[in-house]
Amino acid sequence: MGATGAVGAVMLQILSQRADIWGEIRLLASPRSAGRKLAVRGEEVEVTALTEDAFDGVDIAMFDVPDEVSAQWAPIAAARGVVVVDNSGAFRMDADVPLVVPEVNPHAVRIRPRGIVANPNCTTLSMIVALGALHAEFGLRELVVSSYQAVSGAGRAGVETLRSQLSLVAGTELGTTPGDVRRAVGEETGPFPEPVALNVVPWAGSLREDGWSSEEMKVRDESRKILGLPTLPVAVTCVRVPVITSHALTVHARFQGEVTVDGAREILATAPGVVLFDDPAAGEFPTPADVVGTDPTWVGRLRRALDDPTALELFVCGDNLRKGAALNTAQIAELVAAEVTGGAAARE
Ligand code: 2RA
Repeated sequence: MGATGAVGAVMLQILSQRADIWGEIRLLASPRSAGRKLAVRGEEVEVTALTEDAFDGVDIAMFDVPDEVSAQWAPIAAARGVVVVDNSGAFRMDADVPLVVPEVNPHAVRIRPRGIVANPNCTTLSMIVALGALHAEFGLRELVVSSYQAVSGAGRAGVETLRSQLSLVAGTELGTTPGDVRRAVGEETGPFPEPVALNVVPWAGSLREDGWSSEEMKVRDESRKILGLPTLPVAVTCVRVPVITSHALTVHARFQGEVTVDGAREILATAPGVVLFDDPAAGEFPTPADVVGTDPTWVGRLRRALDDPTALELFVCGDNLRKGAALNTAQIAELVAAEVTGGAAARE
């Protein structure tokens, strides 16, 4: 559901690339997109409009649609016996809906009284696999995070906005006097409150209490739920940067006791879904431009905090449309499918 969106397009690639455990795949979207043909598993499949009947005979539905669409349609699908894996924010904090990252809390997927499993927000997902591995060994006590979020987090409109703004400023002298980029770009700021080309925008999402953004609240609340740490202190600032795809975050993580870089390196080097790419002397650290299109969470710049032997500093980077959205959704669906295949699906 949501097959024609930015995440939907990546989902079609992922379903075509991963072990094919599925029978029929139906592509659903809004009536506006019905009739289009999209390729999945090497076949052209016609997109059909979302209706109640479209869920007849379906075992698992993967939703990537706005919150209000999920809020309305996920329960309708679940009432028809479908397990819904939902990538919206509608159910993530519902106590009766598990919020699952297969590398961190796979067991949670089985307890789903509403028939819905939630997929975390892409910003949380871009760091949580690495953090989950460190938490399992060291016990997390506090998190301070800043994000550097790609424009595709705001969907196709975000990508189109950055591309069109870049075409207006590329090759010019702009960016040297106050307001010159803003004047060149005009009112076309798309889903962002300020120009994003040649800029950094300290805002993502909508306004919440006391000046916090919805995106910042998601990182805090979702990290707590996934890690099973309901009172974890989390300080987070979310920032949009002129990158098409791959979110990055700087992380200051404080643990129960003293930590060593060698110990952390060992954990991260062997954690499933994590790649440690960290040799600054050789100029090696992950960047969005190199990470885009890949599946793991990449970690670099691993250091022990200068003034706290219980804390680590790290830079994490991951494709926000793959692990940050479609891939994690597909992995959850595979876990659900494995319940009926006795594990074969998840192992493939
Ligand atoms: C963003 N995390 O990057 C959001 C999308 N889910 O805008």
